[in-house]
Order: sequence, then structure tokens, then C-alpha cells
Amino acid sequence: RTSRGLGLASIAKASSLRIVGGLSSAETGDWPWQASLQYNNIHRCGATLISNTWLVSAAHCFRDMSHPHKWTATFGALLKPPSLKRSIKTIVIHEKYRYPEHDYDIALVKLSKQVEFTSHIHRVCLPEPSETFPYDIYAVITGWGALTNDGPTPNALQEATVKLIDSNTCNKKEVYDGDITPRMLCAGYLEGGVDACQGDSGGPLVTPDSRLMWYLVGIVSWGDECAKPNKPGVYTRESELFIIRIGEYHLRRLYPRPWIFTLLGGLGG
Ligand code: 4AZ
Repeated sequence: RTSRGLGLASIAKASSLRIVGGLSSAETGDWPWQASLQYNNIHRCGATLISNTWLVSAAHCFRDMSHPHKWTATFGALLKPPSLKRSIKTIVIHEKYRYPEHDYDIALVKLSKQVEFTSHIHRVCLPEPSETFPYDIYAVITGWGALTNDGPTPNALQEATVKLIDSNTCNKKEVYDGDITPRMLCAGYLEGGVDACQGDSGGPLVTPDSRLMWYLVGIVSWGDECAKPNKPGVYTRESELFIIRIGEYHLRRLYPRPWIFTLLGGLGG
């Protein structure tokens, strides 16, 4: 067992947690990097705060809807009322993302005004580009997505513990039959029962290190419905990709690594 697995077991009440089918609401401030992305004030996707002004989310959240001014981001464990709301200035889609494929399903979202970090709202850590996470470690997913496939959605943020599944297993015929690319990561349980679901997309898959710093491992991307046996959730692998060419000074300073995004709709200041 790794320190990650042990760390998590003591923090997250592992077996009872799920987004699908469960009753486990997060406490205020538990997942302070989680944001809700809303289009015309309706929750559409999750997102993760990675600096005072930037969120990371899934590219597919913005298909047909890439105009930043109709989007807002809210923070806090409840959708209504949120503890903080921001408008969106810029949406940046990964240049290799092509709807309806799921490959490169990652986007960056810039807030119109920065958020001051508090104990309840602050950024997650990003892993080093070279960092690989061992399989079989536990990780946590959070979101306001459906509680069952095509089912009702909660007002309170939900959390669940999942296990990383290696891509060879996930590419087996009875699982996703070769559809898992190097940009993707599977997590969940082959027996089913615990999973992300519609509306969780764009949200975080995080794991703690031995000092209980939480790292973003993946971004909720897709899956065959929710929580079905042999159909675990598929996540955009955070460490394989990332964030180019936006030239945002402090983001570069925080995360000095190659920038691989193209700008959608211009930088806008
Ligand atoms: C969706 O439609 C979706 N079970 C997100 C995650 C999963 C399935 C569907 C994973 O946004």
C-alpha cells in the first residue's frame, strides 16, 4: 500500500461514499477547489480551481456553448445559495479536442475577477508533468452530477472514493475495448456501484500525498452510463497533458511547463 492509499483511508469514510446512488454530501469547505460551471445560471459541469483566476474543466462541457459571457462559476458546497460567484472571461479548449471524440477532453476557464483564497475556497495542487500515479490507489471524485444514471441532481456537493484502474484492464474487450487513449485514465470499480455521472463532467479526481496535500489526478470526462459493472468512469489524465500558450504570467509562474492550448475566442485582456 502506498502512503496515498493510507492517507485517504483515514480521511475519507471510504465505503459509504458515492456520487451515484449515495447519500453522502460533502461538508462546507471539504473540497475547496471544486467549482460549479453554470450556463444561464444552470449547473452544467464541474471545474477545479488551479490558481486565483483559472479553473480546469472538460472541453466537452463547452460544445455549442463556448461563449464565455453566458457562463458563471460558483464556489461553496451548495449550488443554491453559492458562497461565491464569478463571471467567466475566457474559455480555452485544448487544441486537439474534437467533438464528439473524448480524447484531449480538457479546457481552461478564466474568471473575470480573481478569488481570494480562504480555508473554504482555494486551489488544488497539480502534479509534476513526470509524475505517475500508481494503480490501485484510492482517489476522490466530487460533483453535483446525477445521483443515478439520468436521475435527479443534488443541491449539495457529493463525494465518492474510487480506485485507479490500469489502462490495459480498462481497454479489455468487456470493458472499453481499446477506446482508452494515453490521455485517459479509468477509475471506479469493475463491479460497479460507485461512479461519476452526468453533470460531474469537468470536475476533479484528486488524491492526497503523504502530507495530505491534494493533487489533481484527472478530470471527469466520460463513461458508459454510470456505475455499471465493467464500465468505470473515464477521466482526462492530468499529468499527460497541459496548459499551453495562454501566457498568463502567474499561472506560468505557478506551473512552469509547456503550454499546449490554443485560445478560443481571443484572449480578451
Ligand atoms: C456525462 O454524461 C458523464 N460514469 C460523466 C461521467 C460519466 C458518464 C457520463 C462516468 O457527463
